[in-house]
Amino acid sequence: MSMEAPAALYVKIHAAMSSCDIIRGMSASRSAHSSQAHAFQTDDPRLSPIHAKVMAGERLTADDALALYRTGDILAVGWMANFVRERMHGDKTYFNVNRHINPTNVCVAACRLCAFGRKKDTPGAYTMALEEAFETAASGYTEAVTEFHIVGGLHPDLPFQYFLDLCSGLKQRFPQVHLKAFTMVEVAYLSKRAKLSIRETLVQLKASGVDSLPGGGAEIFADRVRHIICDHKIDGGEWLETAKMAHQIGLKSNATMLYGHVENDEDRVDHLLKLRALQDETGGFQTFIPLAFHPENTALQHLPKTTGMLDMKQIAISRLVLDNFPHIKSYWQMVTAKMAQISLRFGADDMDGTVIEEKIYHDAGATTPQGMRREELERLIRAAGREPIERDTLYRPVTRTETSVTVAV
Ligand code: V47
Repeated sequence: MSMEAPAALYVKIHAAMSSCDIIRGMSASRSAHSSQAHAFQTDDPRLSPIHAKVMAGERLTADDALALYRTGDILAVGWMANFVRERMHGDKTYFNVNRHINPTNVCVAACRLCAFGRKKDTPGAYTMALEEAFETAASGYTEAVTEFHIVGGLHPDLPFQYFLDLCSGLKQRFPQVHLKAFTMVEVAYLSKRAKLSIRETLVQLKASGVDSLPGGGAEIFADRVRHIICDHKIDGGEWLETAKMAHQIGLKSNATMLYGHVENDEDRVDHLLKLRALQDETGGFQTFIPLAFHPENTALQHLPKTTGMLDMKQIAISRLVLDNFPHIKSYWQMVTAKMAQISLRFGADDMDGTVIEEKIYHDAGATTPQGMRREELERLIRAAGREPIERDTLYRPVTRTETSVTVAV
């Protein structure tokens, strides 16, 4: 696990938070590259050569990434990540109006990391009939949703046709809504059940209405860790191969990393570098989302929760190492809205969305609300001195009037 901050650094964090308070009062139209206004400082000599590379736009190595995990100088790491974030996006901070749909929690995998999945016919297990899924999609906030985020368990009996009908039915009823559906793990499982190649499975899903894929199921690619936290899932190589295939047939995807359980710094670096290498090849990833492990109600509930220090460091290191990923998302459901706000100064440029009815984290003890209104997300972003931009799933700006929603193409 990473080194945690000594007391002196706690004071530094407080200093950083009060500088956020000062920034809060500043105009949202501050010029880009505003970190240049504050000199880079560090008491860790390992960070100076990394700082030089960051300023020169050079790629960081595995050793650099390890040094970033091992330093206690989180403010220096945050400064560099913020510099890169502002070089790429200025103050722009993206969010969307989305709704989660989890058609079933029945899952054959029984991952130790998960509190959501249930075995078939056990208490709490559910599977939505198609009509029920369509009703769920329609319910919630009245404001127009631009994305359905659809993920679920690996159901042993649901036929592939159910998923095709789910997507085509949603498209028919909500033609303007982007379907970000099925993790690489679900795609691989469906391909096995349907006895189709991964490519053919993806082609059929795309034809039924899937527009892109979410980033889940990546966890940590290292076998040693995967055997402990998600033994029955596809391995890291298969996850990457499935993502590659999706990108090759023209589907964009996201990528995640689950951290804060039994992995070490080397495992995290290995995960990030594998994603960076695939992105060099395909350019198909849009956003990287580090996911903090929530142990409650899982088979790993003896593990402690992640700390704020690790959450911020993980966001910052992701921004610095994944130089070819356009976006780094701070998922407010996972780190809380308050920490997500601070992360907008530690490398993140995206806060995910309104979500509406999050289940996976809440089954694992998350105490955040299960959804948030658009106005509240905008308020949080502005209060961090950033400029909120409502986007669609492909990062095109969305304009709203009282009566219409327009996506710039
Ligand atoms: O794959 C499961 C993780 C993921 C737990 O692509 C857990 O835009 C913490 O992938 N504690 C699903 N994490 C969520 C996900 C996601 C979320 C938001 C946006 C996007 C996107 C993707 O949640 C799973 C797994 O890695 N997870 N259980 C748990 N106890």
